[in-house]
Amino acid sequence: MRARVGTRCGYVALIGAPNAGKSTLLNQLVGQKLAIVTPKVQTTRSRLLGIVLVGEAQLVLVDTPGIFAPRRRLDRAMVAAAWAGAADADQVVLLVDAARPAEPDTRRIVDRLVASGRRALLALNKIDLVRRDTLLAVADTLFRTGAFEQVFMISALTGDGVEDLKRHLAAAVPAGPWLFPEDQLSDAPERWLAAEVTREQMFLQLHDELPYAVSVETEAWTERNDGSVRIDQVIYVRRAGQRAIVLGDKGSRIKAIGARARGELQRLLERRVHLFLFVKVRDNWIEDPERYAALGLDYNV
Ligand SMILES: Nc1nc2c(ncn2[C@@H]2O[C@H](COP(=O)(O)OP(=O)(O)OP(=O)(O)O)[C@@H](O)[C@H]2O)c(=O)[nH]1
Ligand SMILES: [Mg+2]
Repeated sequence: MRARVGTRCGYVALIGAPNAGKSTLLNQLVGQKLAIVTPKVQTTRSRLLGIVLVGEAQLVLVDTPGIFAPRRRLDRAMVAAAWAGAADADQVVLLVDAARPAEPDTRRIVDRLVASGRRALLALNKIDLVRRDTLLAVADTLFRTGAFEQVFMISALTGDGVEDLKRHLAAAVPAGPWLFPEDQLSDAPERWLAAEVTREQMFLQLHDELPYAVSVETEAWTERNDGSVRIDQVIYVRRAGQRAIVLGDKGSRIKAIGARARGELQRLLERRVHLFLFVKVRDNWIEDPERYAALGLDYNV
C-alpha cells in the first residue's frame, strides 16, 4: 500500500433492533450489495464488514445481527456478536425504524447504551415512511435519553440523508493508517458471501419458521477453465418434513431458489456460476459447535 498522509480509519458498528435496516445501510454506504436484506426479522446472523473510502478516511462498517431478547442458543450467539461489534468499534450507530420507535428491543439497547456511558449516533431510518412532524417528535424523545451525540434522519433504502452520516463518520474516526487495502470491500470470504446469497432466497421464498430452521454452507468451489465457477452448497434443515418443503413439489421450490440465487451470484462475482444445492437433514445443527464456527459465531455464550 502506498504511504499516505492525513489518513483516518475506524470501525463503525451498525446496531439496532431486528429489521431496523442495518444491512440496507451497510450496502448503501459501501455502494454495493454485500449484506443480505429481507423483510423478515433476524436475517443477519453474524458480523460482516463493509469497507468504504470517504476522501482520506477508510470506514470499516460492521453489520451486526439485530439485538433482541435471546432464547435459543443461536439467538444468544447472534446477540453476543452484535454487542461485541459495538464494543470493538470507534463509532456506534444505532438504527431505529422511525415507523416503530417504541419497540422493546430498541428500548433495551438504549438503556444498555446509557448504562455503559457510551454515546452513539442515532440514525432514524425509513424516513420515507413517516411524516415529518412525527419524525421530529420521535427524534426528540430518543435524544432526551442521553444516549446520543447526534441525530441523523435517513432512508437507507433511498439513500436520503446517508451522505451526511457518511461525512460525519469520516471526520469522526481517528487519524491513522488504513487497515485494509484500498480496493477491499469486505472481510468476508466469497464462499461465505455465496452461502448468504442462497440463505437470502430461503428467507424470501419460504415462510413461517422455516427460514429460521435453515443454515447454508458452501462445500466446494471449483474454478473452471472457461472462467466460470462451480459452487456446491449444503442447505441444512432440522427435520425431514422441512426438507420436503424446501424441495417442493417435484423439486420446484429448490429449483426456484437455485435459479434466483445463481442470478444474484453471477452479479456478485461478475462471472458465470453453476450452482448445485443439496438439502440435508441435520436435526441438531442448531446445537452443533461446528455449524457455529462456520457461521462465525461463538458457541459458548
Ligand atoms: N421503506 C424503507 N424500507 C427500508 C429502509 N431500510 C430498510 N428497509 C427495509 O426493511 C427491511 C429490513 O431491512 P434489513 O436491512 O434487512 O434490516 P436489518 O436491520 O439488517 O435486519 P436484521 O438483519 O434482521 O436485524 C427490508 O425489507 C428493507 O428493504 C428504508 O429506509 N425505507
Ligand atoms: Mg441485517
